[in-house]
Amino acid sequence: IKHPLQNRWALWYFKNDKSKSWTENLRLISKFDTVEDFWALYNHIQQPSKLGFGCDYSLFKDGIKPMWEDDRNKLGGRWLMTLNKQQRHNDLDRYWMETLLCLVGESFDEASEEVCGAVVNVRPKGDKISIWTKRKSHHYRLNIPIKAMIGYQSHDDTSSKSGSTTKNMYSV
Ligand code: MGP
Repeated sequence: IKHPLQNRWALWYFKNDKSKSWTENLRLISKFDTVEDFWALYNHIQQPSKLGFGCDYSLFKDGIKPMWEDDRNKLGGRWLMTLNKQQRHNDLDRYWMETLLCLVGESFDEASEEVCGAVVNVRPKGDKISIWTKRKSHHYRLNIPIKAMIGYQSHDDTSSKSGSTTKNMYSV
């Protein structure tokens, strides 16, 4: 008998093909709802540091698409951690694994309800890890074990920005 998780999760992969739209480049890899199936999938796929530039992984609760437009994301935002270039080599894969474990292990106490999913973006200018939440609320805490500044950005601000930086509503 496998060990059930509290939620079923879907892992998505994004590969930046300039000839296609953003949505067309987003692919569902697979879904799982047990500890054993999580590790089977995790061990089977490339670590983020081995992905090409422009690629993403997203892990979201089953039924929530990893995009701003989804009903359960559109009023929310993300806690964003921006890594520097050295951290791809030193920290990225470990931070992503810790983020995944926090998600599937429901480590955010009562705030786990608020969590929609997490994204890792592999980018030349520096990689990003974010945790997306349902509402723009700071009345909860996410125990992310990191040594970096993180800020909370609303999807409204991110999707309507003109430059590359979105203002933080809160930072910790
Ligand atoms: P990105 O991949 O989140 O960040 O968004 P990147 O590549 O680091 O770029 P930067 O602008 O943060 O510096 C890149 C682009 O992908 C966005 O400007 C959108 O055009 C598109 N995009 C990203 N997301 C998360 C979405 C989404 O949820 N919905 C739609 N429609 N487009 C998105």
